[in-house]
Amino acid sequence: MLVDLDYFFAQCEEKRNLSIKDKPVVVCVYSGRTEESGAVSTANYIARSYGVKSGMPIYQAKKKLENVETIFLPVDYDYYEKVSGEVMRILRQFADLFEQVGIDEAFLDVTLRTNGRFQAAKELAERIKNELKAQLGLTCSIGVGPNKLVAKVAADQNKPDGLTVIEADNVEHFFSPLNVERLVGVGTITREKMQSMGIMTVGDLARYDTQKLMETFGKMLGIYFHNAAQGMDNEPVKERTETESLSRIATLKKDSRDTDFIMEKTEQLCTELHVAIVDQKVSFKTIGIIVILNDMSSHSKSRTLENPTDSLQTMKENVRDLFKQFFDETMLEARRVGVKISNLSHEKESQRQLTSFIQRNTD
Ligand code: DCP
Ligand code: CA
Ligand code: CA
Repeated sequence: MLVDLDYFFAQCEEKRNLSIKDKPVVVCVYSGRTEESGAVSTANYIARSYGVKSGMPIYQAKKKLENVETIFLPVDYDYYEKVSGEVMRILRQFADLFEQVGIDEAFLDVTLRTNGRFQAAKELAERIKNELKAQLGLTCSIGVGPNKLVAKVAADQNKPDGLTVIEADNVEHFFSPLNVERLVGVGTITREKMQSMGIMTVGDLARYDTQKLMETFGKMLGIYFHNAAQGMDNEPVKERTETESLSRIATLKKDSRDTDFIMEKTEQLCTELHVAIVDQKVSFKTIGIIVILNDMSSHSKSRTLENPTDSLQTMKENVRDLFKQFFDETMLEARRVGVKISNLSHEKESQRQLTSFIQRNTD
């Protein structure tokens, strides 16, 4: 399934200020040249009903909302990132495999936990919607399908607060009347090109001569369009850590080279990191320290373990060792200290389940 949050930036703004919810809300990227120059990032559905869209110049949005009391706000990416983190943390609990694809959307492979049953997937999607609503007060639209492409197109079908389930047998029926631009990878230019070839709908594209598609769009894209138009897609949901490494850094109360004093602060950092990795179900193989000395020079030191682990104890022990080694080599004192873990890997749980699933189903 694909879960996509509705009018995300604007919904985040409504979340922290409920009183604007019943008014048009337009989130803007001000370019700063003049007071009104810049573009609309997104708008809530009330503003959209006046014709406001993402990417539109701000002055144009103002014109459309001329006599309407409207809330115009500047983008606050830090805040949206924070809300996004909370959303993803909830979503990943519902997935066998989880892949965030943008600030406000993620693919969830739920094949195992639903035994491949669409009815169970639909119920799961309803639970996810309820959970996001209850915990964060946010609405989303979910598409469920036999693959990522169909799930994505389905999610766009009923917005906002939608849930669209397309079973394998229904893909052709669902896809063929849609406009071609609904397909992932068909933008304005491609759509115009296709229209000039008489291809208006996904069905038109599905019936179009593959050879000619390849001649027009190149081999790779031609084949992609041909397959996509039939709702065919074999891309797996790719579990990945958003970050290659995780680190925490803090300033000491006073400059120091005393390992015990430094460890007091650093143990807290280790605990924070540990919460993060347990939450994301990742293990680390490399552990390191970061030291900024009182001459402001910055240093790091790390070691790689035999096997990946998520043990807090291992983290602390290695960090202490590394600090000891580090201060053997310098006479200076530390001002800021940090801990960094890298070589992250996801726990084998989901992979093991997946392997046994594939084996079961190919016997
Ligand atoms: N965004 C942007 N400029 C764009 C498109 C999007 O700044 N041209 C930002 C603001 C959106 C966020 O990315 O809130 C997510 O983009 P979506 O395409 O998912 O759009 P929305 O979530 O805003 O609306 P929808 O309800 O259609 O998903
Ligand atoms: Ca969205
Ligand atoms: Ca999105």
